[in-house]
Amino acid sequence: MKLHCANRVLDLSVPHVMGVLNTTPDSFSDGGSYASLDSALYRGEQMLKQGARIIDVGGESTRPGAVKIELQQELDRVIPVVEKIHGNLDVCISVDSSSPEVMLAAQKAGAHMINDVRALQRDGALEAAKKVNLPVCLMHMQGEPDTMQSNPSYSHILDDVYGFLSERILACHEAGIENSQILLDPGFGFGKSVEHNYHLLANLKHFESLAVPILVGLSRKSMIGSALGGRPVNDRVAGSVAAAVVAVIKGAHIVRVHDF
Ligand code: 9MG
Repeated sequence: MKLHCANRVLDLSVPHVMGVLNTTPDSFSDGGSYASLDSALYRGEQMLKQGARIIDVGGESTRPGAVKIELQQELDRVIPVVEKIHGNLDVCISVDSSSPEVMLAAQKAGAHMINDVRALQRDGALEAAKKVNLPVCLMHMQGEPDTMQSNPSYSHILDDVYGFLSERILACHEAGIENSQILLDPGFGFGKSVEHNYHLLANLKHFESLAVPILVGLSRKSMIGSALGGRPVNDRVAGSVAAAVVAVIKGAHIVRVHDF
């Protein structure tokens, strides 16, 4: 399976690592330390040298409890970083955004892929994704980041997530976005209990029948902390690596990670 990302091709017959580059001051894992362009570039370069094939640039924190930000703030954080990386590094750039305006500006700035935790549900997002003509990752989330962990509940987690992702694939098809440009993500930690998350991980192969590549983000998440007796976020590297390996064994094509 090959993923065509603008002028790049990712061969998905082998797994790939997507490195996280947050530009948010309240980011749960990077704490805004890559806020300046030079340090963002430096971090991107480090991740590239350490094996990342994709760098995911995000300006909105989606950690549990995070509040929404203004569009202009997101554009100001993300677009200069995309331009800087595009001009300096030989790497595939993903933009972590749900805003159509950010998707359009990011494509002009050199982005190769869209990563939308809201699965193109915002007004104008489907049209923007069609227009930029880049692969898009559709992620499942129950609720919104500010409240999603308050009481996540499902009648059947696997069926519910599968049903949602199938519907979003259909919405993409209706908007003219083909399977060859779609990736799916069950959204670990996004409106899910620890039990929900591990049930999804154990059954990741269930999503193979949707016939598009699978991307997962498990790195540093609370489900890892729980399995490690409540370790803090910066002390979850081994658990994150173990979870990423399990995900790949169970069919994930791309793993989104913080640590190399
Ligand atoms: C932006 N972001 C944070 N966590 C994520 C995850 O698990 N998957 C994807 N696709 N994006 C994520």
